[in-house]
Amino acid sequence: MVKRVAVTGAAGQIGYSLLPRIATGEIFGPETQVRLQCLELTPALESLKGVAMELDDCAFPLLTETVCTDNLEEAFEGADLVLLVGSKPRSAGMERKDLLLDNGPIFTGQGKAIEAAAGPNVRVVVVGNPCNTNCLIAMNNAKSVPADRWTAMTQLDHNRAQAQLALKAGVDSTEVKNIVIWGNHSNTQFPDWSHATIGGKPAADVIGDDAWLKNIFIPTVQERGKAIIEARGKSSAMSAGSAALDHARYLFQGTPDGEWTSIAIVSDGKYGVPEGLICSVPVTCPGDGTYKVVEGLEFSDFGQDKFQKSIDELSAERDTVSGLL
Ligand code: NAX
Repeated sequence: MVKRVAVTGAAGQIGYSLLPRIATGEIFGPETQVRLQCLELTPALESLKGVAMELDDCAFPLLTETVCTDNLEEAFEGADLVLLVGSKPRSAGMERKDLLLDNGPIFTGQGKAIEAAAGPNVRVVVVGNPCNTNCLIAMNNAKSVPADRWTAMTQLDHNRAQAQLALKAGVDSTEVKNIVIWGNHSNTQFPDWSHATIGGKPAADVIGDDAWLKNIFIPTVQERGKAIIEARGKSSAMSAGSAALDHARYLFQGTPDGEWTSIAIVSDGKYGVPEGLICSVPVTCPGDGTYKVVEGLEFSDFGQDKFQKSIDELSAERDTVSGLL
């Protein structure tokens, strides 16, 4: 069976790093053919055509077809997976609140079109920022699509946290397991090391430097996107595309035994997150498109306070966009 993957903002920089990796089977495995359904704004269609030509030139064995369109329903038609990447970037001096209101209408329209056109088992991953609240908007504009189909990406933050601990401990990143990103994909997120292990031992014991964890590790992960922009002159794209693949691969191929990842999902009230918010929590994925929240993790007072700040931000964002829900 051919899996249909819709990607919005496909001519952008994340799209450019994401599309070839979808086409090589990284999400659905090396046996499954894929059809790419790329959505762009009309002025970017010519550039998208160039990307599609390059995809042709790669002669990927699993890629059956690349659709390029500015029509929402054509892009989402029968989709098994929708990656909502495209959105307006934040311009200099723009407040987060203005960005939310600017991008909101994109996600009302995309939510409605997903409801109208996507496949019956569609999974949605929102990458375009502010991704938690954009996901909230799309989900609320597609009420017949079950709420557990909608996710937003904090996998990049998860991967960044894993890498920072590995660098500090001087080990391979695969030695670091079970970080949690709690909250919003913003600089209020709480990258939590307290349940993580490094080489099978508690991460806090291996690092042995509480001040570093609290005062260096947390802001480094929170502000990593800004640091990349300062160094590269452009926002993260390779790492963001890679994280989107990880996120989708975990959904469709599962998380490794004994490990979890972080995904922003709709809250049912667990961990004190108000119902209906799209909040990042630890989840395990069996590999059939579903996920299960890891329950029973405890917080220190320090951690609880950090998480609450991010929950409060998500609640305020929901208030800001209430007219779009
Ligand atoms: P680019 O500006 O390179 O590409 C965005 C593309 O989206 C453009 O080609 C544009 O024409 C298209 N687009 C805009 N509005 C659209 C619409 N309504 N329908 C279809 N296409 C539309 O940005 P890029 O670097 O690819 O980043 C894309 C989004 O990812 C941004 O919102 C960015 O903030 C967000 N990010 C999210 C991350 C996360 O961890 N969740 C990390 C990376 C990234 O910052």
